[in-house]
Amino acid sequence: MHTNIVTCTAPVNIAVIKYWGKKDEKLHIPLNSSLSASLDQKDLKTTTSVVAGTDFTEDELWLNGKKENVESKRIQNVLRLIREGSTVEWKDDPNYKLRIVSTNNFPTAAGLASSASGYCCLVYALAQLYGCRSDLSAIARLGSGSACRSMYGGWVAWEMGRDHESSVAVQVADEKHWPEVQILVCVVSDVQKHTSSSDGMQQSVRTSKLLADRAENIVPKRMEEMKQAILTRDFHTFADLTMKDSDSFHACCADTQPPIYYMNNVSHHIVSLVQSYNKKVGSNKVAYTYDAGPNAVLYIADEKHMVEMLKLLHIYFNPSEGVQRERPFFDNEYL
Ligand code: 2P0
Repeated sequence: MHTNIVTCTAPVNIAVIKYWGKKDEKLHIPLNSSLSASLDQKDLKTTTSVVAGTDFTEDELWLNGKKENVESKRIQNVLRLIREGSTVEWKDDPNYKLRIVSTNNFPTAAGLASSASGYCCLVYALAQLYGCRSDLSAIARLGSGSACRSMYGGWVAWEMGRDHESSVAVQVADEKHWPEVQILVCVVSDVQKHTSSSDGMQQSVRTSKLLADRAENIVPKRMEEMKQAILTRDFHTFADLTMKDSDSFHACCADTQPPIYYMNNVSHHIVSLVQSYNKKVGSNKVAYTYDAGPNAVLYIADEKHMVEMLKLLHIYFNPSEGVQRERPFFDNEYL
């Protein structure tokens, strides 16, 4: 028997300029560029081991202990490109079969998209196994669009590009650039989302004029402003742009036919809490952002404001008290 084994980890990323809509469904070329931060791998990550050996009878893929379909189009596209860029002599030898085993260290209940860290990790591990020297973010993009951004740590832009080679992730600033910033994931609901991102964005591209306007007239300028805010560590502007972009993405979902609503009442209450808090402290110290689900991700300026936010969230959204308090957030003793 001849075996080769590689194990890698990859981070979850949370976009502050959202990707929503494809210009090219086959190549996963997006309608607009996007930008995210990769989370610390101490907290949330995917770990993937890949083994190629002559002792297996068929390729197998295991996700969180469950056998999955290795023949899926996305997996096969990734494998084809890895083999094309491979330098090992056994790359096309049919006697070599693959075993892929992948786990997330965060519960599915967290409602976080695992496709980004999952496909990123798969591509990186396979590339080490096969000695592939291609741009790995472009290959991860074919697994899942947002996966290309997990290929780097810190602040990462996915430049939309025109074709397979130019639609890649680029690091804007590394993980040491802005260490004060904290990220808080607030699990509002662990129920699986009703409309998948891939289906939702297809519906939006077909029916929402607002989405076309966003991609063409709003995001290009916002991308540049966001990069500047990050590079100059201007949290107030960063937070302003982050919240506007989350609102704009969800407005496009609401403008889709039939409308898609990912946020729920609790999500909207958290928006109000963040706005009240920023008003009270006199500048933006917290930014909310929501993906294709009701869970809030809060970007927070520093530890002091993180502690204050945690206290407020504990008062208003304490699960042991059942529903959140109905009192308006403005004008009360806590703020
Ligand atoms: C993002 N989302 O930028 C946005 C915000 C969801 C809302 O990237 O079809 O799972 O695999 O390319 O990458 C979700 O989209 O979709 C996503 P595919 P993906 O993070």
